Amino acid sequence: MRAWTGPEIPTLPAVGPPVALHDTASGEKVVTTPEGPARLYVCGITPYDATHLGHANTYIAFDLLNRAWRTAGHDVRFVQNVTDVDDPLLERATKVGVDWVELAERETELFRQDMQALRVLPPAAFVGAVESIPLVIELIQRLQAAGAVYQVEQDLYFSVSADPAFGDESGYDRETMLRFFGERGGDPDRAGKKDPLDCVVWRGERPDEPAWDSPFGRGRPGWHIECAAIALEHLGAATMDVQAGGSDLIFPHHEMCAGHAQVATGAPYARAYAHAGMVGYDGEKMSKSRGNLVFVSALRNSDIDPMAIRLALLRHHYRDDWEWTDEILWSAVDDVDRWRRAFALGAGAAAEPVVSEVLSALADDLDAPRATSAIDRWVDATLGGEGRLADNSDPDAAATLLLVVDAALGLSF
Ligand code: 5CA
Ligand code: ZN
Repeated sequence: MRAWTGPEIPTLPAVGPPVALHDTASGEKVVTTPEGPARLYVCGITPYDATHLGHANTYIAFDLLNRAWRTAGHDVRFVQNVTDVDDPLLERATKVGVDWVELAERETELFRQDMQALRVLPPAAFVGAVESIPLVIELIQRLQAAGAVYQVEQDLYFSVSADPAFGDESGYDRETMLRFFGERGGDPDRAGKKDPLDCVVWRGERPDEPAWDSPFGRGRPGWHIECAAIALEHLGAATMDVQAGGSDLIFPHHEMCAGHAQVATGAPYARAYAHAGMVGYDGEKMSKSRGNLVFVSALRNSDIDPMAIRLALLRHHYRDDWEWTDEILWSAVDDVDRWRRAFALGAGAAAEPVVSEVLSALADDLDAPRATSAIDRWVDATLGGEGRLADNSDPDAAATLLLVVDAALGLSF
């Protein structure tokens, strides 16, 4: 499907350092070493409701990775899916009496507009589950050939025991896996499965559910196989550099995707797995099912500058769990105003040390709070008048920093 229109990325006067990232699988910070283009897969939305600040936080986090790689001189191949057929979407459509296709198209379009307003760089391939059904069928056939698929009534299941590396991505013990599997769309109690953790790859047709023809009978894809199939096809290599998403996708989603792909290709799915923390509101994780949501589009409709939304999110480290409050937003609105006033002066305190601080903060596990604090200090020094003193004033400071803030942090003023 169509992605959104991305901003032009300015060329920087400096090259950024190699990018280090916390890897969920090893539990360590690893330096990424892309060969050819840096390959990034960021799991996309399930489009049954508008983009909330939790989603935006996750997408902005990995937009920083995309930008840090580009700053370090890499080409980036970024792919994202849209889960445009799945249980939560079908349930919502039935509940509100809308056609599920219309609901998915409408919310996907709103997501595009939100991402564009927040200046998130678009993926090279933005791919729906429905349009990928032929890829899913092909991947299931590869898994069948490897003896990793079996049938329970009209459904096909993946045997997690087929992947010797199963469990390496999350590192969770079996009890934790069983709990999350039950809570996050799995069916540990279904009778007839070989292992309670085995997940569905093809769900046979049910009354009143959409279904497509396949060699396994009419039905629809399982959630995990959809991402594995899209990633393998559109990233152009068996092993990607980084598989990313929110921390609620560590298990089962990313473990199962890795399992499917690894059995099919015999190669590791990803060199690193990166996960963003959860944004909460009113004491709980912001989620569509709980309904405690702050929508990006609602803030935009009430004339909040998208750059203030982006800055409010960048003030938190992407791996932290944190709570959204109105104060966070209003303080970002004030900061944007201060930054704008400082940039408007043209000359200012010396830019060069700020540039290297921003680039090294972002290359060190995407430390946006450290990067934005460096800009704050420059803004304070510049508005305080220091920058206008003849002997230490940098006449091009604002122009230089505007380039860096744009290219590396995705903020434009
Ligand atoms: N379509 C699947 C992925 S294939 C999915 O999880 N969709 S989603 O719409 O539920 O979430 C989209 C992304 O936002 C995921 O990476 C998810 O981890 C992240 N996300 C969801 N809620 C929050 C939250 N409260 N805070 C941070 N990230 C969140
Ligand atoms: Zn996914």
